[in-house]
Amino acid sequence: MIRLNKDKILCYLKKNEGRFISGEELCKLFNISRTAIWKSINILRNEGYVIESLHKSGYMLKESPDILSYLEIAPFLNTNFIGRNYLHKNLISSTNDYAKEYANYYDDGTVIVAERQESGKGRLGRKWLSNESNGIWMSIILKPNLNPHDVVSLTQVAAISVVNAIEENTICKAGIKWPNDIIINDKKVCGILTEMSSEIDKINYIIVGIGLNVNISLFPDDISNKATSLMIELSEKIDRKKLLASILNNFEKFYSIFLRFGFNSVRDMCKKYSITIGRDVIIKANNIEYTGYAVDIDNDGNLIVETKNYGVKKVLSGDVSVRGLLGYM
Ligand code: BT5
Repeated sequence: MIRLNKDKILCYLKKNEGRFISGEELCKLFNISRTAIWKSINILRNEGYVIESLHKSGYMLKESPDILSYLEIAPFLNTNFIGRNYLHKNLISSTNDYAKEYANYYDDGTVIVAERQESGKGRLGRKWLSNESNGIWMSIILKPNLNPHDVVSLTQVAAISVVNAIEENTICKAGIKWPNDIIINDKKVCGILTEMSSEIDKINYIIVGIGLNVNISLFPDDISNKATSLMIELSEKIDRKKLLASILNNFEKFYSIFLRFGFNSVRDMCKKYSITIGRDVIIKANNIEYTGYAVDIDNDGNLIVETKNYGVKKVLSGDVSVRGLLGYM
């Protein structure tokens, strides 16, 4: 993973944070010239690292920038395969689109993270606000040996991973609005977009896109009444690096359980965090709209809704929109 001189130097400076490392030591260690070291230090400085240099003493790392590069999150990552192939982009149109374009070339578990997206996507052609470096905008490429039919519930596996990561890193109480929204205090903090390429009985790849509002302080008028961020909820800045690693750690754990034992093995957790069960809901699917009362999530991850006119309905995630009777929730 660590191939570039600048990354090797950065790793070493990080290991020795607070201590000067001489240019000579770096030269010997990595078998490169002083000029190469100096160039690498300049690249790192341009990336936002504060590196002090002192004649005769060498270089000391004083501060790391708030970026989600592999080297920044690796100390917190304890996965085997999720995120071990990791691409970090400064600006991209959409991590999901990028992942789809290159999915065939990348390993199972590859993660693409962008600091900013120009055209972040929601479901059904909707837009996802992510044009600043203040959230976690990422996609995970998966290549499981699953029946395409079982993939819809993967969104919920991602959702419980995000909720667990939020609980591990903050004091916020988050819930899941079935099937793909994470909610705090009745507002959306995270959305998940799962896309798939498959044949009738074989999956080529799945892209799980996660957009989590971390340090956004203000939303545009059109979504300010329904969107929130962790910073807004907590009135303090959150460490995106730890949080991102924690999402990936949780995702590998729950995804592995899901692959071995099926959706049923994570169903209880989905139900525990669900804020949809026990509420009146409006279901919109293929131009049909009906109201009902959400009672359960079944073994396949479908929402079970009791309706007045149509009896008990099984709502498949996918192209549906679930709304509370009294507005967004
Ligand atoms: C979603 O769609 O909630 C899925 C969002 C997935 C975003 C991630 S970011 C990384 C990856 N790459 C991508 O291009 N996408 C994924 P949906 O349920 O359709 O919700 C979209 C609606 O949420 C919009 O129509 C807005 O009303 C609202 N919205 C847009 N941006 C938001 C934000 N940052 N926070 C909260 N709500 C937002």
